[in-house]
Amino acid sequence: MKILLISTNTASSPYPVYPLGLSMVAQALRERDHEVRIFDFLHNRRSLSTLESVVKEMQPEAVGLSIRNIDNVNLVHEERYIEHVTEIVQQVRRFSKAVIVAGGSAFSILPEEIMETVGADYGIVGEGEIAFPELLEQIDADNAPPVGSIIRQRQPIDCGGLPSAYYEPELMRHYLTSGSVASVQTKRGCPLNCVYCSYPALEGARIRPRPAADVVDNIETLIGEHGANFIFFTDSVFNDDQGQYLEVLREMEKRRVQIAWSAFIKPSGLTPEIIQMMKRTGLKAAELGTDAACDTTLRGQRKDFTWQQVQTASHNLMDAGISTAHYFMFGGPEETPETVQEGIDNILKLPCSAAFVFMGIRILPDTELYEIAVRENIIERGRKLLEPVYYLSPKVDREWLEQTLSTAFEPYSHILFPPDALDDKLQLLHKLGHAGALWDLLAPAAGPKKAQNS
Ligand code: B12
Ligand code: SF4
Repeated sequence: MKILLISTNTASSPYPVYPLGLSMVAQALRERDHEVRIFDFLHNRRSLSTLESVVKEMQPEAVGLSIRNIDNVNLVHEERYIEHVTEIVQQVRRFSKAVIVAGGSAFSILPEEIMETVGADYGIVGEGEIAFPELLEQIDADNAPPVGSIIRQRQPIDCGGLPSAYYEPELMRHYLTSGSVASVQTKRGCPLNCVYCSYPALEGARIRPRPAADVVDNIETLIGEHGANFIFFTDSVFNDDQGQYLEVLREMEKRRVQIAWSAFIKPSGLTPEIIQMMKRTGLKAAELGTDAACDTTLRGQRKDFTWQQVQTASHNLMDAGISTAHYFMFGGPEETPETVQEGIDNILKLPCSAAFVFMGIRILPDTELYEIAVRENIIERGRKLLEPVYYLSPKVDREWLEQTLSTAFEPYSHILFPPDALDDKLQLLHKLGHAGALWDLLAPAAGPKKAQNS
């Protein structure tokens, strides 16, 4: 079949990201001898007329839409991304009779609502490598489910046999020269249960590692064929408790593969020895999903580590010379005016290169936060969630919280509230040829702004 895969993502903060999920689906389709073409909406400057030309020229029989983000999860400066997906669908329909299938992480979180809003023919929740080719076969054989069906990947895929992503050369070149870094997935799944998090619902609770050799093959290809010099491991959490990540690091060491890399890293278990091993393979910047800033709110968010462990990890990373960023969300379960103050004091004492501070937590379905929000009458059960709704602890007032966070962090250039405060500078640095999140460049030294200026 002739299949056009469209990456509908238009977000470019903190940097534009290569459509990795779409590329994995593309490879699965190529391996089944489909003719596949990728159209990246962002790379094509969001041009509906370029899309028109591509659709007219290719005359696809099926169109796959990859829908990555619903919104930017930033209550202070909201951005929404689904409206333009509807425009893309309408434009495809104007010039083609192709069957339109939606998928991707955003779609998988809110399938019914997004399906209704964008008007696709079918939707696939979760991994697309098996379910999408299967649906195409059914369409081809005239025994597809009724139009409007939402299909769920029956069982989590065994990542041992997963095809690698298809890193499309021209698209990779574009991303790597537009401020992005190369992306590699080493495993799927997260067994933890943080209160707000949709990752386990998206990828399942069981860790499913890709063979370390395949992962390092990807890294070698990205370096050798695409000229990548920085990699982000896209796993929900890189340093899993089972230690699968150590296999990847060992394989990198064995093959002497060294490249600057970053990942979402969990504060627990970050001993100086582990950090040294990470550093030997190229760890450059650690992004810590710390999420809450004191023990009460860490417990409220069901994190499986303590503030003491956060401090130890931060010190160990900084001692090893690794740039470190923490992400925090104020206003979650158990937040009170007292925990806000304790959290601010804790953050100010933390050694780190950068801290990104969010206010409120986006409520997503299939999470414990959703249930808490229903219990606390913040939302009614069954409420639509495409229109963003944020959880704010009933014990803190929104205006007070925003004012308190702004006042507390304003003097510090390395603590960003709201978290997108440096976006304009980032765009400029990307234009000048710098790649990645760049928080280590933007906030080089912890401390009050005045002290840095003097
Ligand atoms: C890694 C990551 C990042 C990294 C990306 C680094 C990089 N170089 O790639 C960074 C930190 C930069 C980042 C930033 C952001 N992220 Co992010 N990120 C993730 C994460 C953990 C993994 C994404 C990934 O690459 N997965 C690997 C690929 C292989 O999986 P996949 O894309 O889901 O694809 C599979 C399926 O979805 C499906 N599929 C995909 N496309 C298609 C198409 C069709 C037709 C079909 C049938 C199937 C299909 O099949 C694929 C293979 O199985 C996810 C959470 C998660 N676990 O999914 C959040 C996630 C995607 N991010 C999210 C958000 C919100 C953001 C930001 C907007 C946050 C912000 N305010 O800055 C930005 C946007 C960045 C951008 N430019 O788009 C949300 C999106 C949903 C939402 N709430 O809107 C997620 C789901 C997290 C969450 N639960 O909130 N992110
Ligand atoms: S926040 Fe991170 S550690 Fe917690 S459940 Fe989600 S992916 Fe797992």
